[in-house]
Amino acid sequence: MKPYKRSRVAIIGMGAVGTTTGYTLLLRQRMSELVFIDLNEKKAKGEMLDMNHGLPFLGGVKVWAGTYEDCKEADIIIITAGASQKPGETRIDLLKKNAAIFEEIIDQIVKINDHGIMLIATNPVDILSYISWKRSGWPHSRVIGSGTLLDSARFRYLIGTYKGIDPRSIHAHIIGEHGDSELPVWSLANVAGTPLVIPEEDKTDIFNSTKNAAYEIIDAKGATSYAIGLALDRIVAAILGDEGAVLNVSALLTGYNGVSDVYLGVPCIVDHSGVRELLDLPLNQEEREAFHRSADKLKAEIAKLSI
Ligand code: 6V0
Repeated sequence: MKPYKRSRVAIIGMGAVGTTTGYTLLLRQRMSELVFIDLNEKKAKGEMLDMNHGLPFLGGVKVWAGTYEDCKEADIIIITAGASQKPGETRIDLLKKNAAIFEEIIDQIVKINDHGIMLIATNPVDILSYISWKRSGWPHSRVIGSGTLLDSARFRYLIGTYKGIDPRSIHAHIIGEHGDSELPVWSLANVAGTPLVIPEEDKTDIFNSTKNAAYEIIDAKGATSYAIGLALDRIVAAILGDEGAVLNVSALLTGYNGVSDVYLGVPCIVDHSGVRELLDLPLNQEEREAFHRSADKLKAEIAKLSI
């Protein structure tokens, strides 16, 4: 039996993403304590009760609906609170509303916790991660956005389906903004070190399907939740398990491919300290230019805010 080690994950925002993430973490028994916090206390309580009634089939985890006070002992605080995209809306359209919500949330967290890791999913996730880092005063290694981990999963799934290969064996990255300016790193995509041979036209289709996946799902069912729940679960596992896993999360760039002072999705080594290191991808000229355009777009949005 594994020796007992107490670990606590708090989720702020128990909507579609927070609830699915909580349920995924519970099924996978990632931590010993799981606490749900939402402005809508009734909703958080309802989700908590529903999951608690499954514990006789699972055991092992204490789940409750709480307040910011419960973040005190949290190892990881996942933030999924705020407005979500409506059909046709971009992630950037959410910025003003969610930046104001985040100011409140971050202030509450730093009042009570000085050691945890913030894991941000609310959109626009890269800019909100940057705001959270600035406002919290925490080391940037402990403020992480979900970045392009989900986009990279979609990309790998689509390439895998196209090639008839398990997506777990596809090494391919989407980097940059989790949003419309993200880019595929085709020059480094491979299977077992062998380059992926795909006609240009099909590459374009695969990337467009990756980039537009959220729009398609939101149009069809109102929200995306399962794959982001699994992506956040993956990051939690890397942190609590001190894995040193390479994940395309959103991190502060300081001279990454010539870009600084912005959060973007890039491959990072994630362990108990949060983001331990960024892996500098050897991008080709075209990819580097697209990466810079993505950074410039987000910097221009940040410049409009008073932070
Ligand atoms: P939702 O279902 O509307 O849930 C949002 C929840 O936040 C609701 O339960 C609200 O009551 C709660 N909330 C709002 N303000 C506060 C506050 N101040 N304090 C506490 N709780 C609050 O949205 P959904 O869960 O679908 O999406 C949440 C966010 O995740 C959105 O910004 C999405 O755009 C974003 N996503 C990010 C993804 C990623 O890859 N990073 C993927 C999917 C969605």
